[in-house]
Amino acid sequence: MFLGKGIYLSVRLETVHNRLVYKAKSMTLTDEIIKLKREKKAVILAHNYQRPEIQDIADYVGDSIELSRRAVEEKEAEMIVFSAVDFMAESAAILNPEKKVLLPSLGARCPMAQMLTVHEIKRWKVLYPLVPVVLYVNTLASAKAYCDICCTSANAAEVVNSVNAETVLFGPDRNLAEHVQRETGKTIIPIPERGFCPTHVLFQPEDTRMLKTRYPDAVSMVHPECTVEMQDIADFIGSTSQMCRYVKKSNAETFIVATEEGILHRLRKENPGKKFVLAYEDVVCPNMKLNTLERLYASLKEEKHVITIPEAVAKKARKALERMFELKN
Ligand code: 5XR
Ligand code: SF4
Repeated sequence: MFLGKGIYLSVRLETVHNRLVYKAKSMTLTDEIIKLKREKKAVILAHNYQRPEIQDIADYVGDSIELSRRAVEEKEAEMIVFSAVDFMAESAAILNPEKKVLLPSLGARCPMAQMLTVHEIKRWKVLYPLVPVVLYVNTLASAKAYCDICCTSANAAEVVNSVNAETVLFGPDRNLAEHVQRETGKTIIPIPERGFCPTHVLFQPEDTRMLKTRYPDAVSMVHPECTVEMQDIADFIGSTSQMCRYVKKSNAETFIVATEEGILHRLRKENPGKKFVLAYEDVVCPNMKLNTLERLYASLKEEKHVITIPEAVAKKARKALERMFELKN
C-alpha cells in the first residue's frame, strides 16, 4: 500500500518534471529573454543597425540618442540592455545614473569613437584656445567631458549654428564635418584630421550610379558619415532616424540606402509596399553585429557587461549632452 502510493507519487512527479523539461526546451531563446526581461524589470533598446531578430525583440529601436532619451522616460525600469556599441551604452549610463546599463557584447566598440582621445582634444585646444569644441555623440564619455556641446548626425548643423562662433573644432568624423561646413558656412576644423567610420566609407558613388540606371526613379539616401563624393550624389542626406521619417513621407517607391544594412529590416517592416536596396552589397558594421540573441540572453541573465562612468566624467559629459537637448525644446 505504502509502496504503491510511493510509486504513484514518483510517477506523478516524474511526469511533472518531464513536462517542465519539455516546456523549458521548447521555449525559444526569445521567450526566455522576454521572461528574464520581465523578472529583472529591464528594457531592451536596439540601435537601427542591430540584427533583425534583436530589433524584433527590443522594446524600442532607434538611433542612440532617441534610445537614451527613451531610457530616461522608462521610470519603472531598473535595467537597460543597450544593444549597440560602447559609446551608445555610455550615453545611456550618463543620462540614467540610477539604472544598471548593460552592453551585451563588451567587444562592440565603435572604431570612430576610438579615434578621438582626450590627449588629442587637449592638443587642439592649445592650438585654438578660444574656439568651441563640438563633438559628435560617437565619442567616448571621456572625450565628451572635454567638449562644449554634443551633436548627432541628425542635428549637427543645427548645433554648430547655435554656437556663438564662426570657427568650430569638430570631431571625430571628417565626413560629417564637411557636411556641417557646407550646411552652416562656418569654418570647421576637423579633430582628428581624418577621423572616419570604416563602415560608411565603403560606399562609393559608382555603385549608386549603377543602381540608378537599374532603378531610374529610386531616391538615394546617404548617411553623412559617407564620403563627400557620396554626399554629392545624394537625393537626401540624413541620420538613420531621419531616413526612417523621410521614407514614410516620400511618394517614391524605391530607395537606394547608403548606411549600415541593419536599417533595411526596420525600413521594410515600416514600409511594406516600398523597395529598399543597399547602395553597396553587405556593408555591415562588424562591431554592431557582435550582439546576438545568445549574447543578449547571457547579458540579461548574468547582468553583464555593466557600463559605469566615473561621476566626475559623467557630470561634464552630461552637461554637453544636455546642452544639445536644450536646443530641441
Ligand atoms: O553611425 C552610427 O553609429 C549611427 C548613427 C545614426 O544615424 O543612427 O549615425 N548614430 C548617430 O546618429 C548617433 C546618434 O544617435
Ligand atoms: Fe561606429 Fe561606424 Fe559602426 Fe557607427 S557604423 S558604430 S560610426 S563603426
